[in-house]
Amino acid sequence: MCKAFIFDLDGVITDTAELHFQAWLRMANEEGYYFDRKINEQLRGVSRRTSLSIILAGTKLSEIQTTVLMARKNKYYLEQLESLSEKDILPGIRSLLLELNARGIKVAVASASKNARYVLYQLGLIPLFDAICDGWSVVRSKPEPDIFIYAAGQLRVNTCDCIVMEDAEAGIHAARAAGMQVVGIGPSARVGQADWHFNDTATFDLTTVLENAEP
Ligand code: B16
Ligand code: MG
Repeated sequence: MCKAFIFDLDGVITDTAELHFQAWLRMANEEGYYFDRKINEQLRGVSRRTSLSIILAGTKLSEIQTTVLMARKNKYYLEQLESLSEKDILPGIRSLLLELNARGIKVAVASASKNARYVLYQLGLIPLFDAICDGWSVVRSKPEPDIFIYAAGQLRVNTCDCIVMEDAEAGIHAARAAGMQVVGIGPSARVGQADWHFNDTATFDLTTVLENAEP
């Protein structure tokens, strides 16, 4: 029985992927690493550290060099987040959150991002969530199930009573490993492993999902 909805952030609530891309591109250009939109697709839903290692493509850096590059990329990303606002909430998401609140279904965010709380603040959505779980909440990030298990604990519901909304392959693996049902948002080549599939948030249909959720 669905007692909680757990939302990924980037790609489900707002499209910060483009802002991550611009920040990584600036850092990569400065450092002479090749980076393009195709490589950027591999960064969807994975941690900052894993993202950097994908961009480095085998180049080994010291821990200090790694930390410096991650910090610089994050500085560029934070500059971009300054202009984020309510207009950047993906279609249908605000009304979906209000509907879930009205039905008494708990809602949480489970994001790999250490900036998730700031992003939600900029979007004006913090009051609509019962729990905010982010890149600071657990050690192992998606595709490990930890962030979703942690979110269920914060909401005080069983993992089998949670439905996750995700846009990334890593997130879908993580949610399934946590024993949750998953709504995939995006092209089927990317989210085809999900229990339900919608091309975008605008076409998501809550009734369809609730009627077919496991009892
Ligand atoms: P940060 P999500 C993820 O957010 C992004 O999709 C991914 O591209 C990013 O590397 C990760 O957050 C970490 O973000 O650098 O802000 O800590 O999709 O899990 O909401
Ligand atoms: Mg995502």
